[in-house]
Amino acid sequence: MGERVVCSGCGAVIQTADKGAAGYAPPAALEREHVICQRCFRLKHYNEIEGVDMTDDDFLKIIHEIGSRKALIVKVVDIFDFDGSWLNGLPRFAGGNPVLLVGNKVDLLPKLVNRNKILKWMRRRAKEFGMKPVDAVLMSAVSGEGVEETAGLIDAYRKNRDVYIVGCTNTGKSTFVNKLIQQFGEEGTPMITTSNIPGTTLNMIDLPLDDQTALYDTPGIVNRQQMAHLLNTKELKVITPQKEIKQRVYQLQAEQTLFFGGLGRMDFLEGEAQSFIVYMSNELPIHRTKLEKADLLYDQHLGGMLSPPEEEHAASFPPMQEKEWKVPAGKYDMVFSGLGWITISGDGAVVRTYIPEGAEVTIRESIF
Ligand SMILES: Nc1nc2c(ncn2[C@@H]2O[C@H](COP(=O)(O)OP(=O)(O)OP(=O)(O)O)[C@@H](O)[C@H]2O)c(=O)[nH]1
Ligand SMILES: [Mg+2]
Repeated sequence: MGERVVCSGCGAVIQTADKGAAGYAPPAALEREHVICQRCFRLKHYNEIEGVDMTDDDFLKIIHEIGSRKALIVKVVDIFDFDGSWLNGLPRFAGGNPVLLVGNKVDLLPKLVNRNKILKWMRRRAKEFGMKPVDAVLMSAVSGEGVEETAGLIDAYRKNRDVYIVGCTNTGKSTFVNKLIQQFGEEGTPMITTSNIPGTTLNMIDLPLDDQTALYDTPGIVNRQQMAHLLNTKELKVITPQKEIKQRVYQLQAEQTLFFGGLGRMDFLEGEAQSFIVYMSNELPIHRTKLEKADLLYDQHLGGMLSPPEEEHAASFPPMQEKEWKVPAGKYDMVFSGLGWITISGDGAVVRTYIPEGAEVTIRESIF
């Protein structure tokens, strides 16, 4: 064979020797025009992930090459999990290259939400994180909203340089590149593998733009704080919103508690009765209870009524970490990383939040 063949789904170099390693394909698969590895095949057809022996550092190494090349960097962030998918190290490995900031998954936000307000908020947050993008744009790689605009910006800012699509795992980089292939690519170009499991793309995948330059899909950088790392595929499916999020409004009195499956909890400790608006996956069950009953409920029903996690996962699930907050007067979001957020717009309130160790709760001025 001699020639290096890469999997058109994940970018891994195809090999036929080691079933447990990245890029394994049975020898017969090599005869096809576009080869995909066994892992991509299974992901695509059964949404089953096979572990590979690649570490977070391996992914970082691949990305680090970019700094030494002249290119436009397209940084994709999941606006539904903005801070959780931000990645602080980007300026370091972008080198001096310009960065276009893309807020993906805008289809999840309620339709009535003003897009300009979200865009402004995204720019401000980028600035707070110390990044100066050449431009910022919102899109949905799934619905197609904003994709053409994004493609136009890429074309304008790349000035005949290569383009690298980078970001945290699961932000929708490959879904976006597939959309570009569908809209602008050559017929017959194979689709890249996408999934709701972090770490789907394993190596750079290049798509030629012209004779000299290419656009590269890249492996996502792993943020171990992401809730996704604590969950199995079935659980992930529940917390990952598939379509526009319906706000769920709870009018609560002090000493009432909300459970978000068994993955998050909020106690309303003190304050006037007020409404709490929850923006989380429509599939995630929410339970309201009295504060005095909440601990017992959790101990007895984690994995049952309070699910995800699934029953067989409940015993080994990391314990909840709690934190108390005095929410300022005004409109604030309590963000449960990976799950969504709760908007509190009252006259101040004291709340206690819970999230499994490893994930995080933060507070921000309401983005809506
Ligand atoms: N609702 C919604 N979901 C999206 C969008 N774009 C991607 N997704 C979903 O997000 C998940 C991750 O998508 P991928 O394209 O595999 O993400 P990635 O950034 O390439 O991930 P890695 O390869 O692991 O770095 C999949 O379940 C996609 O269907 C979007 O615009 N809206
Ligand atoms: Mg990918």
